[in-house]
Parts: sequence; C-alpha cells; structure tokens
Amino acid sequence: MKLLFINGPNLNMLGIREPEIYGSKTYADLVEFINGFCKELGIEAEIFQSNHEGAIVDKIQEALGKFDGIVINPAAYTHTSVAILDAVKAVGLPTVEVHISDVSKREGFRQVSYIREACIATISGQGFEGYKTAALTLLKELNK
Ligand code: CA2
Repeated sequence: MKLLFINGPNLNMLGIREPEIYGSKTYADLVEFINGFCKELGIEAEIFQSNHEGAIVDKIQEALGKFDGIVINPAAYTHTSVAILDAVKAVGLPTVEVHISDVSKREGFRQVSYIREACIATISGQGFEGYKTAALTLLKELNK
C-alpha cells in the first residue's frame, strides 16, 4: 500500500508560533510521526510539503498510477482552492482531508472546505494523530 501525504502552506512552521492551536511539535516531528506509524502499519509513504498551490496540484497529478491514496492537509488552501479540489477529482484516488486543529470550532472562513466534496472523509481536531486516523480510513477503504 502506497500513500502520499501532502501538507500545505505554513505547516513547515509548526511549533514556531501558535502552540495553543497547533501544539508545540515541529514539522520534523510530524514527518517522524507519519513515518513511524506507516512503518508499523506496513504502508509505503511519501511526505510532501509546499507553500505553493501549483506545486500541490502538480504533486496530486503525479500521484496517479504511483499511489493508492492521498492524505492531504491543504492548510489555508482548504478554504480557497478550486484548483486543488479539481486535481483530486481529476486523479480520482481515494483521498482523506486532515486538519490538526478543529476547524469546525474556529473562524467562519475556516469552516469552508473546497476539497471536502472530493474526499472520502475529513479528520479534524485530532492533532498529529489525525494523520494516522486518515491513513487507517484509507486502508479500510482500499481493503474493501
Ligand atoms: O488545522 C489545520 O491543520 C489547518 O489546516 C492548519 C492551517 C490553517 O490555515 C487551516 O485553517 C487549518 C495553518 C497551517 C500552519 O500555520 C501556522 C501558523 C502559525 C504558526 C505555525 C503554523
């Protein structure tokens, strides 16, 4: 099973500010956490982060034929990007949306998700653990 993990803008800044919202762990800690549970679960993982919408669209397109599913935290692009929504629809790979914070309890603009309609599930407010929940959701779906 090969999963692509995509992280959007500013997630590389985790742990540097706003620890009350995103925790005090860094992006390197997140990468270590994802690699750790993937090894445990026998998942082959690639982890990608970009601050650029087009780079994320390119990465989603390149996933076709290479990966079985996608876990994506589009960060701020969640709330703005039709291009990322269209890319996920175009490749048709099972995709789970994940957010570290509980976006449903935050500002109104964070409660809007363009990508959600193309995803099999949304995991929000579980911190880093949400990435594992997302991967397990994909495993279940792919083993059906
Ligand atoms: O909760 C999440 O995972 C988010 O996707 C994180 C995004 C935010 O724009 C979404 O609404 C919810 C932000 C990514 C990280 O932003 C930082 C801000 C300050 C300090 C460090 C990171």
